[in-house]
Amino acid sequence: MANPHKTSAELEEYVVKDAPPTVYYVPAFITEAEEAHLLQQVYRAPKPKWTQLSGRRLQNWGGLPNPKGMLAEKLPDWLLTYTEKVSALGAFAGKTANHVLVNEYRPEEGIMPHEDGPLYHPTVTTISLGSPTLLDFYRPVDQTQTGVLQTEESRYMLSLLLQRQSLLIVQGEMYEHYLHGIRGVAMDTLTEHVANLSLAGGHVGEVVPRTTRVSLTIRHVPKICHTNLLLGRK
Ligand SMILES: O=C(O)CCC(=O)C(=O)O
Repeated sequence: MANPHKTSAELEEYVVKDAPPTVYYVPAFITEAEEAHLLQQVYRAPKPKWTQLSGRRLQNWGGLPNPKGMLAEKLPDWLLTYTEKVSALGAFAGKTANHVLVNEYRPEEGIMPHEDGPLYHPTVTTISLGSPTLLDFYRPVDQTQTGVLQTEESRYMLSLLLQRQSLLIVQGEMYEHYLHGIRGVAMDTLTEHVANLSLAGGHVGEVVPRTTRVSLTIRHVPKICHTNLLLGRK
């Protein structure tokens, strides 16, 4: 059984040392055949399963999370395989992930900088399919600096290069203190601010075009009991 308090020792070689604690980046976590199978399953989902947002569309699997928790629904087998595989690494402190958000981004699409908040705390994990992207991290607005203009650019801290078939695990300070987002661009230029450059096989100055990317964001959400919900209990 996974150690309830620690990620497994096999993850240690994948720690991104140039980022605040703790980020693990595992290249080639899945094979090309697994990636193709996952993409096939994502696109096999009925049309109403998709929610169109500005800049991306998504599918929600496992139940609808809300601040009181989640009325859990069974995950389909094609996702269960990966929620179990990621959980077996100890990513969720001995718990098993029960929720997957599928995001699809076409080139020039992205997601605004945001925090994932307390519901998914302390871990968010992502399997990337179809296309590489940069995931950017930002310092939060400093509430003590009221007179100072704090732009997204001035709060930018670092990026991670997420290659197809990779697994990303974000926990601790990186989860709690920083915002993350994806710029809506058609290609990414790699700089010295890409903290996992060597682990991800990138080079400074390289231009990485984007095609359609699908991410599986795998998390553990506390469950709420149906009876408690009906009785209005906390
Ligand atoms: O697609 C990704 O890698 C990031 C997704 C994300 O930040 C989210 O769904 O909250």
